[in-house]
Amino acid sequence: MPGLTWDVYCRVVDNLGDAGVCWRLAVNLAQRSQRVRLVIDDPAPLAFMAPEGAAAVQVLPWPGPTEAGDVVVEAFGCELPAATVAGMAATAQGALAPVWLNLEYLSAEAYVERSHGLPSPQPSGLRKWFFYPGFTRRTGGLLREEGLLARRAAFDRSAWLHAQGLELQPGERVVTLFCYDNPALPALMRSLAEEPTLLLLTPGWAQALVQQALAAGGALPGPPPPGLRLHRLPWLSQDDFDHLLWAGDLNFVRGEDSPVRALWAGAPFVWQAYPQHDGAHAAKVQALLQGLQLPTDVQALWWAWNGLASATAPFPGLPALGAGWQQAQQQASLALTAQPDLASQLLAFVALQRQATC
Ligand code: TRH
Repeated sequence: MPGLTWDVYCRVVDNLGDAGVCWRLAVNLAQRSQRVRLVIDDPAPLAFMAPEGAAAVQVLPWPGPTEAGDVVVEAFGCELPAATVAGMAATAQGALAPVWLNLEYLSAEAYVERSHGLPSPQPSGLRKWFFYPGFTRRTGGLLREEGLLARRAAFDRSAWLHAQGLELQPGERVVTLFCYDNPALPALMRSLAEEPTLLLLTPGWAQALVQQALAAGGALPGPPPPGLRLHRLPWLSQDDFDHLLWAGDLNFVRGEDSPVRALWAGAPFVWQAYPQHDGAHAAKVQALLQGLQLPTDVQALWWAWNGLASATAPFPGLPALGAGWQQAQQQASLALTAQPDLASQLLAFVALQRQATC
């Protein structure tokens, strides 16, 4: 499709996923010859995620441009500024109205297929479309840049680790940790320490929890258990965050964007869902586990890591990373790479809507 102007609206509610997903979407669209204006109320996380920005992506403060582009993406139901909606409605009187999409949260649950692509008539007379990312062909798919898998195939792990000031010791495996608050962390550290492990800790919860566990009075007071080598990372750019996951033999990820990156990394991973007080995250974990068809011992680990196993059950041991887990993970990732990615699907959807209103 010839280059259109896309306005992506993003409000940062908490954590990094809102900015992270919107930035990736912007980059994905720009890679496909689109012009993107990312309107974001808190651009601070972009300073480390994308320190160099990206060609064809303009970052604008909220409430954004006075005149809407050809496509307006409201990320995660963030509610567009009233003036933007009024402007879009006025345009619709005379010319082609902008295509208005609400990009929803990612989930593997069944409602996603039912809701993807549904229209929602608005009081302004405009129509908004629900666009659901997802893991099956009847959803909007997952963000995946062109050329990503080729870049991953050419990745040199030793060189990347060396650039971080790290050399792997003989027989050592690499485990990466990006998580929320998690009472199972000390048990996981004990499990990891059973084999030589370099544990790479992202800033935030992962580093804080490990520090807490090792502090006097913590669950593992004293030095890290033998076998476990700890390394605290700085905030990485999104590209370098990919490299981190490509370097991992096992990746612990959380939220929305990092599990997708872990899928493209192709190595075994464990997902911590964004914890919800009403326990709604259990259905999300269940749905993704079902979609990925991981072995039962891996499923037990996912449940325990999400605090969803029986309170009296001991933390399950770490399943072997080779054989079953690796194979199941690679099969799932491969099947997903065969599906059209989210940006391609957005382009096709928008082209169809524009044709229909011509
Ligand atoms: O930060 P998150 O927990 O974001 C969450 C989820 O999106 C969740 O669904 C949503 O409800 C909540 O926010 C509001 O995890 P996520 O989605 O993996 O986003 C992390 C982003 O941060 C991702 O784009 C990768 C990026 N990142 C870096 O760029 N550098 C880093 O060093 C790290 C640790 C992360």
